[in-house]
Amino acid sequence: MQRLYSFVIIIFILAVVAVGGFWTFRSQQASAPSEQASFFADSTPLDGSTLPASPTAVVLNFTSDVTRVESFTLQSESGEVITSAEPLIDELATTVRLPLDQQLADGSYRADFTICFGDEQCQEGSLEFAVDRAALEAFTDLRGQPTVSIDLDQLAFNPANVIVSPGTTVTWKNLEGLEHYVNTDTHPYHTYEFDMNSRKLNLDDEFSHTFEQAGAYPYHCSAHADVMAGTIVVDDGQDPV
Ligand SMILES: [Cu+2]
Repeated sequence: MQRLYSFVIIIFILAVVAVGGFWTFRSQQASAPSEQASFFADSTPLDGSTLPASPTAVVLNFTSDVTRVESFTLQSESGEVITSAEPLIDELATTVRLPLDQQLADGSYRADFTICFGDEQCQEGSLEFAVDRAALEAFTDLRGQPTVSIDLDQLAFNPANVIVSPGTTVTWKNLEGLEHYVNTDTHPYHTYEFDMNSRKLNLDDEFSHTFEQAGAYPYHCSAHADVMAGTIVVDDGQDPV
């Protein structure tokens, strides 16, 4: 009788160990990462966007510090690789930029990149954008003027979309009692044209930026990013390559 008792207890213990082990194994499997988390946040130009002129750079924003750029290239839809300067990691190490040393012609482009983070975790990615200068027909043409003024009023930039010449100083002035900002894209990273970020602009406050390099500069107000946006296009009069 005592032996049967011991036998039942041993069987019970074995069963508990077996079931416990099985559950531990199951939960370990469930918590094992099925896919590497992506550090990619967004870019300027945005993936899938169309710009009214060439970008001055392709800028990538990540959610972790970049330690190394394994590769970062841009190609046209025909597969031609666009000759560009070396990719750079910004002082703010979550941003990587590929400066463009030429104006992109109208068409579609694809950027491919492999970016490395701490512990040599490298991630591949790509994005596509287009350049279509047909949109410039709807822009306010202010070429040839050394200074240009843009009002911030009624939750809008006015005029919102302008063409200026290289060397033009654009001054934004807030005409209403709402706090506004001038911020380079994207929101909330504000990394594309770093000096195009204002402090908070109260009523009658101004902010200026001088545009030297030809290209498209999409921007927005970070306090009203969903409704307040505009684009400065700097046109140097030269045909794109
Ligand atoms: Cu605003």
